[in-house]
Amino acid sequence: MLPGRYLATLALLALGALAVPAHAATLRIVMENMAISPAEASAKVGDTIEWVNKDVLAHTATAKNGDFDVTIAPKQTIRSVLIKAGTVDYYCRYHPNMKAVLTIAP
Ligand SMILES: [Cu+2]
Repeated sequence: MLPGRYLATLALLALGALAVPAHAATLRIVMENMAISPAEASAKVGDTIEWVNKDVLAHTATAKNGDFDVTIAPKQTIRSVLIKAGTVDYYCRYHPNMKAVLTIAP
Protein backbone atom coordinates (compact mmCIF):
# COMPACT_ATOMS: atom_id res chain seq x y z
CA MET A 1 0.00 0.00 0.00
CA LEU A 2 1.29 3.47 -0.81
CA PRO A 3 1.98 5.62 2.25
CA GLY A 4 -0.21 8.44 0.88
CA ARG A 5 -3.23 6.18 0.43
CA TYR A 6 -2.79 4.73 3.91
CA LEU A 7 -2.90 8.22 5.44
CA ALA A 8 -6.03 9.12 3.47
CA THR A 9 -7.79 6.02 4.83
CA LEU A 10 -6.87 6.96 8.39
CA ALA A 11 -8.24 10.48 7.85
CA LEU A 12 -11.59 9.10 6.65
CA LEU A 13 -11.85 6.84 9.71
CA ALA A 14 -11.19 9.81 11.99
CA LEU A 15 -13.95 11.85 10.33
CA GLY A 16 -16.40 8.97 10.77
CA ALA A 17 -15.69 8.79 14.48
CA LEU A 18 -16.52 12.50 14.86
CA ALA A 19 -19.85 12.20 13.03
CA VAL A 20 -21.87 10.46 15.82
CA PRO A 21 -24.62 11.14 16.66
CA ALA A 22 -25.71 13.24 13.72
CA HIS A 23 -28.75 14.87 15.33
CA ALA A 24 -27.17 16.04 18.58
CA ALA A 25 -26.73 19.79 18.85
CA THR A 26 -25.37 22.25 21.36
CA LEU A 27 -27.60 25.06 22.53
CA ARG A 28 -26.16 28.06 24.31
CA ILE A 29 -28.20 29.69 27.08
CA VAL A 30 -26.73 32.88 28.53
CA MET A 31 -27.27 34.37 31.97
CA GLU A 32 -26.38 38.03 31.91
CA ASN A 33 -27.57 41.08 33.85
CA MET A 34 -29.80 38.83 35.98
CA ALA A 35 -31.73 37.49 32.99
CA ILE A 36 -31.80 34.22 31.05
CA SER A 37 -31.57 34.43 27.29
CA PRO A 38 -33.31 33.08 25.34
CA ALA A 39 -36.24 32.94 27.76
CA GLU A 40 -37.82 30.24 25.61
CA ALA A 41 -35.70 27.60 23.93
CA SER A 42 -36.25 24.27 22.20
CA ALA A 43 -33.94 21.27 22.14
CA LYS A 44 -33.97 17.49 21.83
CA VAL A 45 -33.01 14.65 24.12
CA GLY A 46 -29.28 14.06 23.57
CA ASP A 47 -28.55 17.71 22.91
CA THR A 48 -26.07 19.59 25.07
CA ILE A 49 -26.97 22.80 26.84
CA GLU A 50 -24.09 25.19 27.31
CA TRP A 51 -24.99 27.36 30.30
CA VAL A 52 -22.99 30.59 30.16
CA ASN A 53 -22.94 32.84 33.22
CA LYS A 54 -21.61 36.28 32.32
CA ASP A 55 -22.51 37.84 35.66
CA VAL A 56 -20.28 38.27 38.72
CA LEU A 57 -22.82 36.33 40.83
CA ALA A 58 -23.51 32.59 40.79
CA HIS A 59 -26.72 31.44 39.10
CA THR A 60 -28.56 28.15 38.88
CA ALA A 61 -30.77 26.56 36.27
CA THR A 62 -33.22 24.74 38.52
CA ALA A 63 -36.08 22.83 36.94
CA LYS A 64 -39.38 23.23 38.78
CA ASN A 65 -40.12 19.55 38.13
CA GLY A 66 -36.71 18.42 39.43
CA ASP A 67 -35.39 17.24 36.05
CA PHE A 68 -32.18 19.25 36.37
CA ASP A 69 -30.43 21.58 38.79
CA VAL A 70 -27.21 23.13 37.54
CA THR A 71 -25.13 25.71 39.40
CA ILE A 72 -23.03 28.03 37.25
CA ALA A 73 -20.28 29.93 39.06
CA PRO A 74 -19.61 33.58 38.10
CA LYS A 75 -18.02 33.97 34.67
CA GLN A 76 -18.18 30.22 34.06
CA THR A 77 -19.71 27.90 31.47
CA ILE A 78 -21.22 24.51 32.30
CA ARG A 79 -22.33 21.88 29.80
CA SER A 80 -25.05 19.34 30.47
CA VAL A 81 -26.70 16.77 28.23
CA LEU A 82 -30.49 16.56 28.14
CA ILE A 83 -31.71 13.07 29.00
CA LYS A 84 -35.47 13.54 29.41
CA ALA A 85 -38.16 15.06 27.21
CA GLY A 86 -40.69 17.59 28.43
CA THR A 87 -41.54 21.25 28.78
CA VAL A 88 -39.50 22.40 31.75
CA ASP A 89 -39.95 25.67 33.60
CA TYR A 90 -36.71 26.57 35.32
CA TYR A 91 -35.40 29.44 37.40
CA CYS A 92 -32.41 30.60 39.42
CA ARG A 93 -32.64 29.58 43.07
CA TYR A 94 -30.66 32.67 44.14
CA HIS A 95 -32.64 35.10 41.98
CA PRO A 96 -36.15 33.68 41.50
CA ASN A 97 -37.04 36.49 39.09
CA MET A 98 -34.77 34.79 36.57
CA LYS A 99 -37.12 32.40 34.80
CA ALA A 100 -37.17 30.59 31.46
CA VAL A 101 -38.70 27.61 29.67
CA LEU A 102 -36.92 24.79 27.91
CA THR A 103 -38.93 22.53 25.61
CA ILE A 104 -37.18 19.20 25.09
CA ALA A 105 -38.43 16.98 22.27
CA PRO A 106 -37.93 13.20 22.52
CU1 LIG B 1 -29.12 33.86 39.82
